[in-house]
Amino acid sequence: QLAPEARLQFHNVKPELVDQRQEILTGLKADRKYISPKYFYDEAGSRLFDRITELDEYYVTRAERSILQASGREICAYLSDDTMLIEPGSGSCEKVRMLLEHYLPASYAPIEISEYYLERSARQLRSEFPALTVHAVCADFTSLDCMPDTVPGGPKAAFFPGSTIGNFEQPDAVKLLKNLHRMLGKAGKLLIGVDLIKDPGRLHAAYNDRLGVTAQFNLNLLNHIGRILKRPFDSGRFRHKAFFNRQFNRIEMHLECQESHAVDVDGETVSFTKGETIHTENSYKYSVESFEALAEVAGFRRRQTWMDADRHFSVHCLEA
Ligand code: AVJ
Repeated sequence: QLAPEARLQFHNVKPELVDQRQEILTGLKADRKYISPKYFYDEAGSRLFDRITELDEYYVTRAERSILQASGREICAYLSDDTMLIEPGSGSCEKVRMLLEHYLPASYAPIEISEYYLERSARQLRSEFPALTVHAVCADFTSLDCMPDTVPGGPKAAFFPGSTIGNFEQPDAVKLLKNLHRMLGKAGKLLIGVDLIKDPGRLHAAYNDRLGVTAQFNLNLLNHIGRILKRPFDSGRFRHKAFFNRQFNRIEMHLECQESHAVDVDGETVSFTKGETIHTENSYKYSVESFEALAEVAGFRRRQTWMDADRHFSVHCLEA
């Protein structure tokens, strides 16, 4: 029997601030400006995202939750209790609770870039599930070596809910899945939530909510990168823009510049022209078949798929 403090361990592989600064600058100096959606999630952004999940228009979280609620037992039958459960981008660790109701993994390893979120939710989870061992990893799960050696080895499964995979361009999505495939090893299971292609009107509304929370979420990215670059950005000079791109089956989010201006970053001038945008997010939507094809490129076989009654969302069990 492990002592309680041994049941919660923190591991830190947080990226260097200089790397982040470099990554952001590269995007801002590009012909078509872009910033990775991972920069949405500072403390304020993580709170705003939690508010998004409760919006009337944002069906994603509710649909996935309804699947996990209705089919949790069946889903967990694919997982075994001698296996570590990894969750890349665990956020508030909200959804894993719905699995933990049905089975107790050997340990749970949330990987989360936001230290604030990770620390808070890991402690909360530990207090709710006293028998659970938690290895909380502060890392960017998109980097290859996000699993530090200090985390014990042994069989692994992964839980990747929320359609986070939709944030990645296909080649990057394949890279990420291949990475997970390698981490899981032969016959390892991946439970993955994927948003489905649907009526464009519904998709549009989900990213253009009436309360403007998604707009705040998008604009908050400027505050976050401003802190990283040590150069405040005036979010008042930008406007939220989100639309469904039918050609690529993706929602695009942008920050549209409202008045031409220039900012100085580390002695370099970044100029913004009126009407120009910073591309902040792609959120790809899949059919069951198109996602299966993607997963197969990464070496996974689809074992089973669950959907909500409205067929808005899918949860797949993939086998490595
Ligand atoms: C967390 C990436 C799944 O794409 O729907 C919500 C993020 N962006 N509203 C999504 C998001 C705008 C979300 N994912």
